[in-house]
Amino acid sequence: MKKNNLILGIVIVVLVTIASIWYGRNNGLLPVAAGDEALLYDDLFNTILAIAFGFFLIIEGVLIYSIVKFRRRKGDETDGATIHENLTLEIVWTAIPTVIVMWVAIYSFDVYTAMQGSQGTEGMAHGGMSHAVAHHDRGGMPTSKATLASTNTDGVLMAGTLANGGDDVVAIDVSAMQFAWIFNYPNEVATAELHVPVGKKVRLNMTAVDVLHAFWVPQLRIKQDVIPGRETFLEFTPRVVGEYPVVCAELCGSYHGGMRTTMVIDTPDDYQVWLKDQQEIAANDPEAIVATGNVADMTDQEFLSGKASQLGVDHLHMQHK
Ligand SMILES: [Cu+2]
Repeated sequence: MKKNNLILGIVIVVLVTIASIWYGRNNGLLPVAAGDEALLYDDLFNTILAIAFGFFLIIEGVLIYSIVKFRRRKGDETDGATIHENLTLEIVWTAIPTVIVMWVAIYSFDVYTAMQGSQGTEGMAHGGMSHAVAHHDRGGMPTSKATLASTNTDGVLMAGTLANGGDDVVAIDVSAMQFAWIFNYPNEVATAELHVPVGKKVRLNMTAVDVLHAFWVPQLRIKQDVIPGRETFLEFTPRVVGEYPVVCAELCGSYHGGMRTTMVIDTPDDYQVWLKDQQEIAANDPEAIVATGNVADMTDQEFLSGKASQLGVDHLHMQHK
């Protein structure tokens, strides 16, 4: 009998382990990992999920087993056995989670550091900000015009005014504003859509024109605050060609939810072609912000009309302040 229990125990442990590892690898909960750094994050996430899934199976298994096995039988009015303290058990159920939590903390911090950690916010509000020249006279939507007008002299940054991370790095200056992203490439190219080449390290030097915003691409597993009067940066290496959403992840005003654009990871050839096209457009019209149309130039009506049908709204009643 004892021997059978031991064998049963071993079988259960083996099955739970296999199930946990399988679920950790096949949970499908994360979107595609579009950057090299995303893989580190995914390993961490999947490992923690595997451990959690193992505990889930064990705890729910014991729970269901106990409900069935120790249920009150008909006519049984006796009390349960009085069990007072089990030191061994308490040490075990304290020690195991402690070890796991410590290990997860160290592993997480390792991944956090490898993915840039807190470095990205260590940029200083240096001279680059003050000699950044606003060459685009961009109005915002009516509600934000006042804010933008007062900040426009420090507004859209010219490419190259912020730090770049070396020759092998594609450095792009990013301006965030209510409610759009402007990406500044060399040669006066400013776009509303982000294009990056696959396989090359990208550095986004970011600042905000008006209020706090946050640059987030779920497929890169990275997010960084974009702060007025101060530079922050993000570095990543695109690995899967495709189109991904750029989301503002900091509540920044009435249309925060609409502050989205697209990041396109191009093949190196496509990227060069795209960049050349943009440079031609910029040469012909220095004011052009192309690629997806300029959100900042739209009125409330124009901006929201595209969203209205998705929301099931027929008429938009706007308050103009
Ligand atoms: Cu925003």
